[in-house]
Amino acid sequence: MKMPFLNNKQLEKSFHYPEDNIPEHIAIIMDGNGRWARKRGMPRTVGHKEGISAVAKIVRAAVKCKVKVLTLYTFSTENWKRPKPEIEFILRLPKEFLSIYLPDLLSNNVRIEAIGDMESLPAYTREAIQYAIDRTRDNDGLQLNLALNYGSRHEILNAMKGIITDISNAKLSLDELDEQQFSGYLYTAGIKDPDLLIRTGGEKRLSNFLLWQLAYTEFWFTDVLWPDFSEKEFLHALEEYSQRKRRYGGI
Ligand code: V0D
Repeated sequence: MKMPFLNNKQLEKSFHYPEDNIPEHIAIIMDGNGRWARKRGMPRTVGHKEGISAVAKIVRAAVKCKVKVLTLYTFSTENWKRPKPEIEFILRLPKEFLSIYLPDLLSNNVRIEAIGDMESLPAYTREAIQYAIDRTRDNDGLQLNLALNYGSRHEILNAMKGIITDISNAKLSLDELDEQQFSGYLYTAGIKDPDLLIRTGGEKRLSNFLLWQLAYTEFWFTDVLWPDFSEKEFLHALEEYSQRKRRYGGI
């Protein structure tokens, strides 16, 4: 039988869960899966598969720390440039992940949401995600946002088009358009901007992720490859975040 992933008493005892200054919204770029596998002489897909256990661990840790929103960059619009078999493997992971972990997500009151262009994904990916969204709709614990086929410039352009359409239909006034209204046209409408961005795998760039939303976000980078990212590193990031003074451009 599978270990229910949130009831591991051993883990609960061995970690100190911070209670003050918890970021309400954490966004994560889960990089380094391919390199993790290559280092072991294995195909990149093995790294992606290993990556789903790290996702489960971090979701569990976020639930325990009472984080409100966790946004994971699972598949970018740029990922279509990869070899076809790798793309197909990745796009089958939602079904694989959910077949193992959906019961645990449900019992932990997690609500699943997706941001990105879902329409151009294969039916097997879309249906798996939609099923999870529907099943978790009434949960009011952690909101788990999956950025899937997501690209931030595309998102901003898409928002622009929506705004222009609404202005031409007189549903919106150009004079009154402000940052808050603009945000309402993004995929992340209604979700507070991330407080903390974590990127694993050593690179220090945004890779077209949440460009508008990360304007005042604190960044935390680690060389640890995503499959090796654990609750320990996650709590380290939270600890460091809690020491930072945020100014939002002020003094
Ligand atoms: C691949 C490492 C979990 C990064 C993690 C196609 C890239 C493993 C999900 C997932 C992916 C979780 C819940 C859910 C749907 C999907 C996932 C993708 C890739 C996108 F409701 N891991 N994971 N989805 N990878």
